[in-house]
Amino acid sequence: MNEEVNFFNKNGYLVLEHFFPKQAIALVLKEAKSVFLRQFIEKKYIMPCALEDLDDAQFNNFLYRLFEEDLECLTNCGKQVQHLISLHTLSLDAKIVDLLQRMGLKSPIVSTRPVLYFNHPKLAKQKVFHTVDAHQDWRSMQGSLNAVVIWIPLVDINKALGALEILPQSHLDGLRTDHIENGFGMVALTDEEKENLIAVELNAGDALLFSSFLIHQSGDNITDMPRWSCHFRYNDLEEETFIQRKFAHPYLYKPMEELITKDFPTINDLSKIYS
Ligand SMILES: O=C(O)CCC(=O)C(=O)O
Repeated sequence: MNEEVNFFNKNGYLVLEHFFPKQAIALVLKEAKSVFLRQFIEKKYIMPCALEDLDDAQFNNFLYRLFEEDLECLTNCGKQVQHLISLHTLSLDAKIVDLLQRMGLKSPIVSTRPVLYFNHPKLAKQKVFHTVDAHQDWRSMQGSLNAVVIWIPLVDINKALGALEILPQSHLDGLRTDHIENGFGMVALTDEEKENLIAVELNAGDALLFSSFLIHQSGDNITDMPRWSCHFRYNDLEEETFIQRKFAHPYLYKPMEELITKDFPTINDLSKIYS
């Protein structure tokens, strides 16, 4: 076994510096921001001709304004960014598959759809929507015992921006979750464990791999900027207990029943598309 695998097995995590080309990460961030930008234009926060001069601070102010003025629109943008082609492409990158196999997942398979976070207290009505306390991902995934998470910053993330905090070696203590909060399997930490948490500062292009049993939590974002990150989760189809447990899968994915936009579309709306 090589050093990386030994370190991962012992500590439950692995930091991979410069894992992705910066352009691949920048593309995901750009596509995510462009989802919101279309609504900023629709709402006349900004004219299309002024887009080139829009800086990060102005973008963030528009984002916070959208949260205050039209939560449904902000939420729907947040849903759309989960479906970006660049995000899904990144989650299936050959480098990831190779890494998973090196870490012992013989037949890796996507556990849950990729998620993209843009966390800031100004973008959430409840704490759990911007800062998640100590939890283990396995409780929500319930997949193979060697399931892993790959946590990827889309911007440089230091402590002030809320670097993810992990508890090394906690994957060896098994499932410690005592209740579920918004889908997260929460863990009560001892005072000693709280002191042993380490904040993993990462730059765009880096990746953090960790066991789905590793206890981790969000750091506090004390800046004016959202913390952009994406998180991928994988199971192993070859892991014995996963096979025995009939490939348990706890996620539900289904459409709501009501028509969101009443009396839409008309024949006229459609004819504009197909003319
Ligand atoms: O990124 C975060 O701050 C929390 C998210 C997380 O830990 C998770 O998705 O499991």
